[in-house]
Amino acid sequence: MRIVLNVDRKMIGGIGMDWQVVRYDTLDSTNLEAKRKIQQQIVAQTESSLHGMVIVAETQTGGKGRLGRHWESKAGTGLWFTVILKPNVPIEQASFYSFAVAVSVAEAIREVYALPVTLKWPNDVLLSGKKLCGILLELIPHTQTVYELIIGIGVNVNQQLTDFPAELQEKATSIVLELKREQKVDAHLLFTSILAHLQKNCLLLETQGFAAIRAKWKAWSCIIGREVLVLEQGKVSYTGIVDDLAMDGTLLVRTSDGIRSVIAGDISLRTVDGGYTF
Ligand code: BT5
Repeated sequence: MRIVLNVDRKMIGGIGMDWQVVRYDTLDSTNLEAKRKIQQQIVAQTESSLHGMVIVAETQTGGKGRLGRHWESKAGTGLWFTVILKPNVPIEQASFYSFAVAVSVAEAIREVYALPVTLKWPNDVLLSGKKLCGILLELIPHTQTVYELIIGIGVNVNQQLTDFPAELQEKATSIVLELKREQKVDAHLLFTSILAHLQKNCLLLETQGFAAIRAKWKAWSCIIGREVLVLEQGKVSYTGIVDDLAMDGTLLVRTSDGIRSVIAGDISLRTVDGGYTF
């Protein structure tokens, strides 16, 4: 059962975006709820815009990662939310938003907790080399130029190690684990800070193009110059050294056959013992 706890319209960040925050205690997935809301609006043919709607769930029963993977979203342990935007950039450039989102989460975590987060292509936010936040970007096209972006953001906040399933304990982390705290932290400050930085970075993307976001992303990236294993469709494809983030958001990897461009996929970083991280 879905319960709407409250709906607040408030200014967050102070540069004009009127976020509409809708809170639920349980959802299957905040991204799925965003899709349902968009679908309902199409059917009802209403004029009101969903641009700026933020759907938050206390827990998700079917949290999603990319390629249908599962996202662990236990109640009271993290921020699980989806932002709906009707962007002002060409549809071919929609993927730039995933970098703007990762940068925004990183800026917020640095601002609120002073923790040294890093970024891993395509859209992971890491702490101590472990995954702190995942981002799932989906796109609903209406016409060649009009579309909605569904931006799912999951940030681990209050998990202690045993809150993660065994298979994630080596590769996931949370804010309290990194702060070495036993008490829970209040995630609201982080939530409002992420929205404020997101607003600022979306504006930057729309007014100055990808270059400014790319520069910020590269400054915090932990992968440039590192040896990586490239996985496409979840399968190992090849190894190489990360050369750069291209101006179109693809990853350039130097291999024995020359530079290859990774459009979609995952990368694993080579560790000092010669293995690869997740
Ligand atoms: C992602 O996928 O990292 C995107 C995750 C997006 C989650 C948010 S929560 C709000 C919104 N609503 C949704 O339903 N989804 C979004 P991917 O790169 O495919 O990574 C998935 C992998 O991360 C899994 O296969 C696990 O290995 C790992 N994982 C799952 N849950 C995790 C967690 N809580 N913390 C860290 N790693 C996790």
